[in-house]
Amino acid sequence: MKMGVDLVGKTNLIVEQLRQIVGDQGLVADDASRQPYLRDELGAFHGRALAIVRPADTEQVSEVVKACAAAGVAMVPHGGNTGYCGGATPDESGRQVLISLERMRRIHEVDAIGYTLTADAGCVLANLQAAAEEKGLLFPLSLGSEGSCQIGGNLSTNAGGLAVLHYGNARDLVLGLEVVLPDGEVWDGMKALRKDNSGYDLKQWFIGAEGTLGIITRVVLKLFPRPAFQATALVAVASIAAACELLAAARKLSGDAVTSFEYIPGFALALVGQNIDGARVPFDDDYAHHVLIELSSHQENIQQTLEDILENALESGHALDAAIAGSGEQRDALWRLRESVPEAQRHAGGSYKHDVSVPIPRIPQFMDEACEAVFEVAGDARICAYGHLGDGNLHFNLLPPAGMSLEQFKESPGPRISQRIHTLAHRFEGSVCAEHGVGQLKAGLLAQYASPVALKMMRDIKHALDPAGLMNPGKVLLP
Ligand code: FAD
Ligand code: 2HG
Ligand code: ZN
Repeated sequence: MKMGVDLVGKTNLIVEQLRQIVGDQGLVADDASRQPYLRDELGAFHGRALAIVRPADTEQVSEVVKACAAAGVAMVPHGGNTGYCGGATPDESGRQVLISLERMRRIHEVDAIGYTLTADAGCVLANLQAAAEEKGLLFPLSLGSEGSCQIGGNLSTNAGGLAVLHYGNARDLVLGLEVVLPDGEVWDGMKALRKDNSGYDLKQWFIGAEGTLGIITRVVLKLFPRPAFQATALVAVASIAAACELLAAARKLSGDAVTSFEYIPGFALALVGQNIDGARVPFDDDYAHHVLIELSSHQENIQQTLEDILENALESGHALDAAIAGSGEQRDALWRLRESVPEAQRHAGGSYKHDVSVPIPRIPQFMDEACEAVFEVAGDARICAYGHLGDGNLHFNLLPPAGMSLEQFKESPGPRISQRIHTLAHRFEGSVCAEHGVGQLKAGLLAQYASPVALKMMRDIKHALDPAGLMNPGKVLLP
């Protein structure tokens, strides 16, 4: 009984301390407002929290972290909550403090001479893209969730998305970071340098760490000249192997101007056609395989380059049909087909996901064997394998057989199929965590597939920065 009273007393004390730091405005107190923070985007993870705080600046984040560290309370950094691996959801204990960055959304500077953008980590990605565009520049990170994900979340998951082929992952777009470490100390790494070999590249430790090593509070990002012209087409291709051939040829013939190369199977296009208002597939015939290809350039003749590439592909038989966008609206309509695939899957009852990557030349065989594995384990599951073919990243998703719910499928046969798909990706020298990260969903998988040496180095880094294990425990590395 006395223990219980002590615990309640301590809980009240830390919540009151946090209120003092962030003020009433910074504490999410009523039950209804707390709920969206306590479940993930897909509704797959639910948790409870001792407190949900929304600090207004780095100093408040630092004070919050110091208070939690002193009380031995675990913390969960929380961005736009669009992650797919449960990384931003607290556990069920109700003893973790959730720290949302949503009030930290100031864009400090867009530097058109140095090609950099400096912002708070809580800025929504689309707002950063717009700020760069206002100055005629480009911040090229682009994902379907860009209207709500935050740059801090993007860096913490090392997000990929639709233009990695040309501009790289989130990791490649960062020059500097500010991070609140697990003891509350602030590391100021806000350099805007293109060259800086002063010892270890510390910022890279926090990128892709999913909030397990500290809380990113500010960022300096790389900007690029905004290409004046884009040429975009949806191309029906003969096979996935033909798509890979087209990718290689397009890179060569365009002088590496391919900025996106997305694979969309006929099944996914049909799903979009059935579930998304206004979506229209621009072909009269049904095809099994498509790619959305986009070239970007400062030369107007990039459209002609794309036409030449596609003409060659039609002649060689790699392409079967092509719809080239002739206007901005047509381009948007083609992109909408691709970007609506996640939503279309949701309308269809949700998908059972595998976010894998393999070296590009091995994709055709990987797909063959993965489809064969699904057929063997659950012949009537519907395969919706699509994604960033230009980076070798496939979302090898499955829709349950008609009449079976996703929840049932997750129980069985889902795990048996996942085991086959992940083993296969590993055998093809690929990754079982390509762009969505590890979170709580895949911590077991990482433990299974990462080498013992890699796991030991990761644990050593974690221990060095967070010896008490209070920063997002249970995510990425198993306890
Ligand atoms: P959250 O979900 O809030 O958090 C993700 C992880 O980062 C958690 O572990 C959290 O603790 C940590 N974190 C958040 N903010 C911070 C911070 N400031 N400091 C330290 N840790 C922090 N992902 C892709 O890579 N490519 C895609 O193409 C893509 N498309 C998507 C499309 C849709 C429709 C949706 C819903 C999601 C998509 N995603 C994609 C997944 C998701 O949007 C990304 O993982 C995104 O980067 C997560 O950002 P967030 O701000 O929502 O982070
Ligand atoms: C995309 O590329 C996202 O559209 C979502 O990463 C992937 O639906 C998915 O599994
Ligand atoms: Zn993706």
